[in-house]
Amino acid sequence: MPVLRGDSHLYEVWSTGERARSGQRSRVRFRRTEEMLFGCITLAETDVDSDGIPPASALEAATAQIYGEICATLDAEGYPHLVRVWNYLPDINRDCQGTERYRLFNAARQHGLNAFGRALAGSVPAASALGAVSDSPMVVYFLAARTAPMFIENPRQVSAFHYPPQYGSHRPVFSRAALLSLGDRRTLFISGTASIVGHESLHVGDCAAQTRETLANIEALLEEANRVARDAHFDRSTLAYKVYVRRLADLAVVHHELASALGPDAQIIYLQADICRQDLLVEIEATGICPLTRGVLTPDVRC
Ligand code: 3EB
Repeated sequence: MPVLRGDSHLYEVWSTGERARSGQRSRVRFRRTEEMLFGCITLAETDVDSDGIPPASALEAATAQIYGEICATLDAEGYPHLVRVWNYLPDINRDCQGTERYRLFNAARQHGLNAFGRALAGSVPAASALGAVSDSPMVVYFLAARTAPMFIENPRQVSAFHYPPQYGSHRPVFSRAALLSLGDRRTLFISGTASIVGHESLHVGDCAAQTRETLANIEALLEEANRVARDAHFDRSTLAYKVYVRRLADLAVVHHELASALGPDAQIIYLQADICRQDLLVEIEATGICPLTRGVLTPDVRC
């Protein structure tokens, strides 16, 4: 997806002091340490084994295959706990025979996880789901662990896995945040967060107000994480952010709101992407490092 602001050749590097090894199983490429596994899988809808499946379901077939291969890899390698998932699918808002593609994705994600005995509510990974450029393959990145993380919900929002049926026949399977404790390290993964209160999109058409509401949601999640973690203290000034903006024309407004809330030195990547509800103009995800400890797994942005 297009990088907005700064250098367009951007790499996100996740580093750790632990020894890491590379591997591959089916389409999943990964690198793992003793405790964690970071993986990536790419699959074009045109490449999916869709014998006898009508074209309307190519996205569902691809999604189910991707989630199946991820779960099979994690089971085989012994990292059963999905902590954080990034889903990128082309034309996320496009209609496909009367249903939005994001909703087809939700149905197939449920089926894929269910087939491998994973929970569909409660202990489910933090996630983001964004549009990718038309005709690009589906790409899913994920982080898994041997140890179960704690999953955190936002008191201001209905859990996505409990959304009412107006958002689709199958609910989105993700938690609002995941908190991973390894030794004396605490890492907080905040899911893609938008201007949703309860289950409704707020400030339709007003990107500045959507940005402020999103920041209020992130603040509520930080408060909840600090309450649950007890021994860690996360703060908005120590998060690394990734911001997805639907319309290029809104970039200046989003940047202005974030600069005034987070200061000029905040670590923020801006990307252009469609967001999974038509009325949402901005979505923000973040990763928190506990400032009291050293050697924390943290993303580092390099140009
Ligand atoms: C929302 O809160 C906005 O389907 O995995 C955010 C993060 C959203 C993850 C997903 C969707 C997902 O419902 C959309």
